[in-house]
Amino acid sequence: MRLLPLYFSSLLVALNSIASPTTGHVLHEKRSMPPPLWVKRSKLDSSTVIPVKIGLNQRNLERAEDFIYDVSHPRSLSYGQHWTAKQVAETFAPRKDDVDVVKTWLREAGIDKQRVKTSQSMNWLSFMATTSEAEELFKTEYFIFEHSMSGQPQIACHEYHLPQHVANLVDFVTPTIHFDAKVKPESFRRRLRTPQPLRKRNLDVSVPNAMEQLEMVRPGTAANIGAQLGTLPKQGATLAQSQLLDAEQLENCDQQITPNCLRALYEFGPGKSAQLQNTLGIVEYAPQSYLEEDLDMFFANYSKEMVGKRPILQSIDGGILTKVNKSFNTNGEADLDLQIAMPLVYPIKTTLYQVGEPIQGASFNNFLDAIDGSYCTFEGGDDPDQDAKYPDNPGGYIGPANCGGYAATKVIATSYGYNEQDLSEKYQRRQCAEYMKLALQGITVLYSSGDYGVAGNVGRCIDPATGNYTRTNSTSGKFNPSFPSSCPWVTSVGATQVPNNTNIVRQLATSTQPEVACETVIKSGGGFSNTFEMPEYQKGAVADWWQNSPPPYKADLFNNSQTTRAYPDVSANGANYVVVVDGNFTLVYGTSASAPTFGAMITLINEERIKKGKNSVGFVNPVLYQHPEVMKDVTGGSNPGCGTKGFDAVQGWDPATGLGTPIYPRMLELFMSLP
Ligand SMILES: *[C@@H]1O[C@H](CO)[C@@H](O)[C@H](O)[C@H]1NC(C)=O
Ligand SMILES: *[C@@H]1O[C@H](CO)[C@@H](O)[C@H](O)[C@H]1NC(C)=O
Ligand SMILES: *[C@@H]1O[C@H](CO)[C@@H](O)[C@H](O)[C@H]1NC(C)=O
Ligand SMILES: *[C@@H]1O[C@H](CO)[C@@H](O)[C@H](O)[C@H]1NC(C)=O
Ligand SMILES: *[C@@H]1O[C@H](CO)[C@@H](O)[C@H](O)[C@H]1NC(C)=O
Ligand SMILES: *[C@@H]1O[C@H](CO)[C@@H](O)[C@H](O)[C@H]1NC(C)=O
Ligand SMILES: CC(=O)N[C@H]1CO[C@H](CO)[C@@H](O)[C@@H]1O
Repeated sequence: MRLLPLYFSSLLVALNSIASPTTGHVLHEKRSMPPPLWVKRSKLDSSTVIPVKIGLNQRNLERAEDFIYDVSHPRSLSYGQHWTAKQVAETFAPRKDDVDVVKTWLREAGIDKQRVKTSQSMNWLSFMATTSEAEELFKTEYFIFEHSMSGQPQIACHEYHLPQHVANLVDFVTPTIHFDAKVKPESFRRRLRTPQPLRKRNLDVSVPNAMEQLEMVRPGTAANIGAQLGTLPKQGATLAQSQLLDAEQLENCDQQITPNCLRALYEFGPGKSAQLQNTLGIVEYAPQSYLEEDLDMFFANYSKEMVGKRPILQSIDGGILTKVNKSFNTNGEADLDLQIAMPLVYPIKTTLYQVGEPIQGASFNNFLDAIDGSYCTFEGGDDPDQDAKYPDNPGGYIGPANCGGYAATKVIATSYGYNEQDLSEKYQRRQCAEYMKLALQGITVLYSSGDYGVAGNVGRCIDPATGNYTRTNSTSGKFNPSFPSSCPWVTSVGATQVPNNTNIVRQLATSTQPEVACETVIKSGGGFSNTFEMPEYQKGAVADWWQNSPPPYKADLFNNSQTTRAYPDVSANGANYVVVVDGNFTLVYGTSASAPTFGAMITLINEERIKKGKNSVGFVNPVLYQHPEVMKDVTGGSNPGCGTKGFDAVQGWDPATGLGTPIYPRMLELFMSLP
């Protein structure tokens, strides 16, 4: 395309809007239908202003696995020599010349230079554009889609195009075919049902202040990924004070799981020291919020010295603690995660990343923007006043606030997840690459593996004919793998349980595994990715499983090519946790509990390493798969779903419980023996 002088650019817009130039655009991405549960509503008004983000192709991603092993493989001479954020940014940033080519195209197409912001890592270009401008740029048509459960609106198109000379420099563009399942509350549904197109004010940053927004949230309304997509823990019986069993009696651990039970099961003691900089990171998404009185009531009964203790709050993109409209759906997850994590690592502190405000909700991108210095800016943004600013532009993060503003804790446990099928492949790969970058920086990222066995959130499977989801608690359909658990650069944690009438004291005395795959209330998530290749570190373990315990299912139910990422990696207890939620003791179930439990042990190990002048353990999978002897194999139970029994927990690694549950003293010894 010929380069036009700048002063012609406004004319070009006008010209473009009449006659579509034949600039040799090529198809960049296409969806034959919206992701499951999304329904097309109306054409987007051409004057609506939308935030456009262009994700540029990063360099060196093909070398990721080598980079990872260099710092995380137990036999690597560079084990533990993690990268700085700056190194990460420089290694993966697109070439400057390539960025310029894309910018030049935008300028020629009428998007003034001043309008286009470049992230410091050079990974993203962003600008506001009218829908008609964007439709012209990408040779597409925008529509409003609506989530059939939550009513969340989403601007999207079926396919889009880029000029040939730009296409190979661009990873993807948003908004286009990517549905960022950031779930909105009820109030948005009503607004959208009116025939009016989505107005600019919904996309503007000038939205009401926090308290006004809070007033708009209805009680129990699912405004976050967890609540909406069914990844919240499940509530069991409420317990009166008189029903609480003696927490000193480990014989009771088959009925009620307390911090003492976890310490007994995995053979670790209370924390003894707290090195500066060592904290356990827990992530919560709006509207989840812990209640101070719940923490104190729990501590008073199970961890007395902690009454009055609170997590360090890091508010991301408007994240706030709220006491309004208490319910299990707004307090259950946060109360559970903190009541597990805090006592297990104390006196080490727990850092709470509270993400998003209740109106807009938030997605994993908001979190990654805030903690991953290399995602948006590797220097700067560390101004706590700025970081408190919100809300961000709903279509994607474009402002300076919360951009690389927080140092990531060395361990981050998250109990929320999507189904892979909710997200496009490029979108998953981009986020997964960010977890890889965190791994290079020595951060252990743990995700719960899901609570529905081989099925997806709320028990949905994939209809093989349409690719749509089946009904909740489906008895048919294809297995529905979980993301980010399926990303090879996170550690996926499944759930186990202590069966009724199991005396763990007696079992542990004979080194017997007292636990089986969790099938009470929830089923440990597990299976095989439809997106990601199998990483080298798990090839041996998974091949053994295939050889020794070939599954009875075929390609019509799951990807049985033996070439895709298998999960979970490990597991920990996920049933019968005694938790205080909204002033009542209640039993709680979920891999939601397993992830912070495992994270607590990694944090204790980091503590010992830091004391010896060593670095954090970072990405643990390559070490654990090389040394399965530090885990206690789980060989009972399975993870049913989609009308099948799921996968059995068997000897060795399996897609229900991974390598098994921790044997803390052995894990500690192993990690201490590494440089
Ligand atoms: C998928 O399922 C949802 C909910 O059952 C339904 O509303 C939607 O129309 C379906 N989409 C397709 C393409 O069948
Ligand atoms: C445990 O919590 C209850 C609230 O249900 C409280 O009344 C009681 O005093 C607590 N127990 C201890 C030992 O603090
Ligand atoms: C799915 O099953 C769970 C228990 O297994 C139950 O609590 C839930 O209500 C069921 N959901 C539907 C929609 O049937
Ligand atoms: C285990 O024990 C609890 C409490 O006694 C009971 O509610 C539950 O049904 C039992 N589960 C099984 C599988 O027997
Ligand atoms: C499984 O994944 C591989 C690798 O991504 C792919 O080539 C293959 O088509 C998939 N097979 C099935 C049955 O989905
Ligand atoms: C929950 O606790 C409140 C007091 O905080 C009490 O009134 C209520 O009965 C309890 N609910 C259950 C189900 O025990
Ligand atoms: C902040 C918030 O969600 N407030 C709501 C709590 O529930 C009441 C009763 O339904 C609503 O009126 C509030 O708006």
